[in-house]
Amino acid sequence: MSTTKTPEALLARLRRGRRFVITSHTSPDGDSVGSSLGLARLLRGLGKAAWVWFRDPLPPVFASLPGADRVHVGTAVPAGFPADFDAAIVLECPSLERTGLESSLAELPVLNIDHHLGNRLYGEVNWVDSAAPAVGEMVYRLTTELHVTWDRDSADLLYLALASDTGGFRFSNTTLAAFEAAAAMMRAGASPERVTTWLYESQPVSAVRLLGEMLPSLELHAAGSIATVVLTREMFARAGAAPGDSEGLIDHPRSIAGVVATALFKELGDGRWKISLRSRGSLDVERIAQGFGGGGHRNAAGCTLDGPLPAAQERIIAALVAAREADESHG
Ligand SMILES: [Mn+2]
Repeated sequence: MSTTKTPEALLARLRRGRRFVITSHTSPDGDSVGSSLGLARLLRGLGKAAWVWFRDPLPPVFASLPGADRVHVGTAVPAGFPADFDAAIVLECPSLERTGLESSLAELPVLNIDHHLGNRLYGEVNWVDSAAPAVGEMVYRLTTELHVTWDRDSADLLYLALASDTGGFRFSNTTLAAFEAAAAMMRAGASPERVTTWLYESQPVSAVRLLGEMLPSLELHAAGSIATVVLTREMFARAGAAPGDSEGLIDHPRSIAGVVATALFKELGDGRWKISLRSRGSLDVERIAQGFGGGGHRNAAGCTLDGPLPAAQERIIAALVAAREADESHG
């Protein structure tokens, strides 16, 4: 769990390479988007070419980020791929498959930068630091080693990555390193107010309407310690919501007094359900997600299950109750 130093092999690759493709996981979140756009900007500042390529579109709230309009989206390879690129930088992905672009990316040397404990070390160079509060914080340390000059936009993008993964500096990964990186980003011109606007005050109205659809589904279990909510495709349709509009909705049931774990069941169609799990403190939802073929972090994880919904709920709630009991008995 200790903080690892940036590998020399990674620095050498970045110094030597001239053209990079940067990618992250499907359904990109604040850390993956902020880190990718921020790193691309910083590499360009070193005179290199850097393209951000995601399989999925950015969530609507991130549409106005600097560089968001230049992101290459989809499974079709960008122009000149792979011949015109020296390496693929993969951020925040425990496995190459999490990119959704694995068959293409395998054609380039892969530089793997991540903070997930179970990272499979699939890169030619691997830098995995499970103590890092966000990949954005790792990118900050990396660029310090590369003597990059920061501009206001890159500082804002990396601050966004950090603020997003720490839940606005509230979660258990809000470490001294997180605040030290945040201070450095502010010195480089980051504006917490601007980032807050992007993160929390740029919702399309459909996302707020979707919240309204979700709240009546709230149920409490295990003496009020576990909260579950549901988002069906019908609710998305009624709210006029896009897939990315459910981002962050799981934080609402988590705000209830006494709730230590939350599960959001989102209907995928084809009878399957995507389950997002959140927890407090030492209650480990990553292990639950892994038990169902998913993954994540200790306090934020996810998996996919077959329906029908009541059966999927029963399995997840039973696992959460067991995890909570195990957690309590360990004090
Ligand atoms: Mn992250």
